Amino acid sequence: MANKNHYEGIVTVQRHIIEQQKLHPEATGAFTGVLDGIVLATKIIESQVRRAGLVDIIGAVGEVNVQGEIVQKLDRFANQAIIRSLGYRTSVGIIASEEDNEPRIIHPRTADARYIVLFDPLDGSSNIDVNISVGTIFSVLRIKDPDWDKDPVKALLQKGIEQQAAGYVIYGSSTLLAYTTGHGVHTFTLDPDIGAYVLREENVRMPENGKTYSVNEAYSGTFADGYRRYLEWTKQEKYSLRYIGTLVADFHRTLLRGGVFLYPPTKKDPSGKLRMLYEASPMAFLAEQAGGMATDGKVRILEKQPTKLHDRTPLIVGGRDEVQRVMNFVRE
Ligand code: AHM
Ligand code: MG
Repeated sequence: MANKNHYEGIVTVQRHIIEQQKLHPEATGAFTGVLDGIVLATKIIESQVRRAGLVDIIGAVGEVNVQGEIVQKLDRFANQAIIRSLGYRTSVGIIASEEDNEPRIIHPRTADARYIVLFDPLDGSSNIDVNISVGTIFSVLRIKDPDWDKDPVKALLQKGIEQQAAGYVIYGSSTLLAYTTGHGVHTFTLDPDIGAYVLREENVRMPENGKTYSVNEAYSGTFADGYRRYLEWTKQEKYSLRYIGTLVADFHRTLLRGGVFLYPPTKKDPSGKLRMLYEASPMAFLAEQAGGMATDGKVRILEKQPTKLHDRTPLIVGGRDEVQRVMNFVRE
C-alpha cells in the first residue's frame, strides 16, 4: 500500500492533458475527451496483457489480418477495447486500426464529430507469447473535409505534420504512456494501486547521439548498399546493437538513451515494413517533439503524403546526429 504523502501533488495524465489544452484557447474540451478514451482503452488492454499467462488469451486466433499476419487473440481484444472506448465519444468521427481493412465511421456526420483516431492496437504482437513488451500506438487527426463521411479514407490520408496528437503505451516492466500534442513529449507511469497514469517526466529530450543502432540485421543481405556500409561503419565505431522487434519498445529505448532505429526497404518489403499512418507517422511526431529526427532516407516522414490506408514506409528515427549519419550513408 503506497503511503499517503506519495500522492500529494500528483499529476495524472488527464490533469496534464487539461493543462495542455489551456495552451489552445479555442479548445472546447472535445479533444480532452478523445485522449481520455484512448487512455481508458489502454488500461483495459494492460489488464489483459498482465493476465496473458493466466487465461486463455495468448496464441493465435487462426485468421490472417489485412497485413497478411497471423492475428493474435490479444490483438483482437485490444482492437475491440479501443473501438468500444472511443465509440461513445461523439467528437470522434472516424477510427482506423492497423488490424482492419477499412476505417469505421463511428458517428455519422454531426456538428461534434471533429477527430479521426488511428491506432495500432497491439504493436509487436508476435512477442506476446514470449513475455516481451508489446505496445499500443495512436495518432489523432482533425477532420478537414466537410464531406468526410462520403469518403473516410480520403479524409484520413493526411500528412504526419497535420497530427493533433500522437502517443504510445508500453506494456513492459511497468506500463508507460508517452504523448505529444505538439508541445513536447510527456511520459506517465500507470500506478497499479490507484489505476491512474502518473506524471513521470515532462518535455523528454532525445539525446542527439548515442552509440546504439536498432535494426533487424538478419535482413541486411537485401538492404541497399548505403545501409550496408552504415552497418559496417557501426562495427568499426564499436556501436551496440539492440533489437526487440516491438517498435514501441525499440523507439522508447532510443527516446531515452539515444541512438537510431531503422527499418529499411528489404527484398520482402520493398517499401519497408512499418505502416505510415499507424506506426511511422506518430513515432516521427514524437521524435521531432523530443528534438530527434525521422526520415525515410530521403524525405522527412512528417511531410510524406500517404496515398492509401495501409501504406508502408522505410523508417530511420532517433537522435539528430545518428539519423543524419545514416542518411549520409544512404544518400551516397
Ligand atoms: P506488428 O504491428 O504486426 O506487431 O508489426 C510491427 C512490428 C514492429 O513493432 C517491429 O518494429 C517490426 O514489426 C519487427 O519486424 P521484423 O520482425 O521484421 O524485424
Ligand atoms: Mg505495429
